[in-house]
Amino acid sequence: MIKLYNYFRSSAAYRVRIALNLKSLPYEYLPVHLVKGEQRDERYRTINPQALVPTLVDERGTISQSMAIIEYLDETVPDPPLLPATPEARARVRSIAQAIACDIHPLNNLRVLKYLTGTLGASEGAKNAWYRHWIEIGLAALEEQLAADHRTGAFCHGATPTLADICLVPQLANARRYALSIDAYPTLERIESNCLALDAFARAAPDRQPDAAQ
Ligand SMILES: N[C@@H](CCC(=O)N[C@@H](CS)C(=O)NCC(=O)O)C(=O)O
Repeated sequence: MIKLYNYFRSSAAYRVRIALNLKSLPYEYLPVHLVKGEQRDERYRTINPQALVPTLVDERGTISQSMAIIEYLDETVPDPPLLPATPEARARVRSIAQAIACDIHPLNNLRVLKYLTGTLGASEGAKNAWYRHWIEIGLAALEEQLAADHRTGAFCHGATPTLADICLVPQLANARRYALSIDAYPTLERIESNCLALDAFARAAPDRQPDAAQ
């Protein structure tokens, strides 16, 4: 049985939950309460020295980093594929996914926000402005990229969900959590609603996780 160290509000863990559901892989949900700081406990740091979730553990070993985990799942359980068949299409999907996972999400991570308000003394207002700024410029660029490309379909790439959608949906959930309007991104919103109509995405949502009430 796969074990996934998880937190309901973690968008990186949310990506992995979606991938596991798309692959119909059952897993054990091991909550790590990020706001209480459990990711920094010695016990968890022996599993993931980066003190971040998610971490996946299976019979082959322990893997950190959501993108590495998802590509691992895709290679070990190829059906349904989360990356398209041709190199150019795979590059497109990875470029959308990485625009989120590398350029938007890390700037808004809990430890970054805590550093802003703690070590650098930024106000709550300044922290929220920072959060919104990086999401807004990232999503605006993605909207432009996706709206202009004929390869965009019901999903970010064509008619089936890929790694790009797996990254997009949690990022939009984060945006909403900080009361950001996503009306300015109609293509992203349309793709999100197609994703959320699928059970694999819907079941992975933060409010449906076992630690959501804690
Ligand atoms: N690049 C990593 C990012 C992981 C990450 O930043 N996880 C966040 C939750 S979304 C976390 O554990 N934050 C804890 C903290 O900031 O202390 C991945 O994709 O797995």
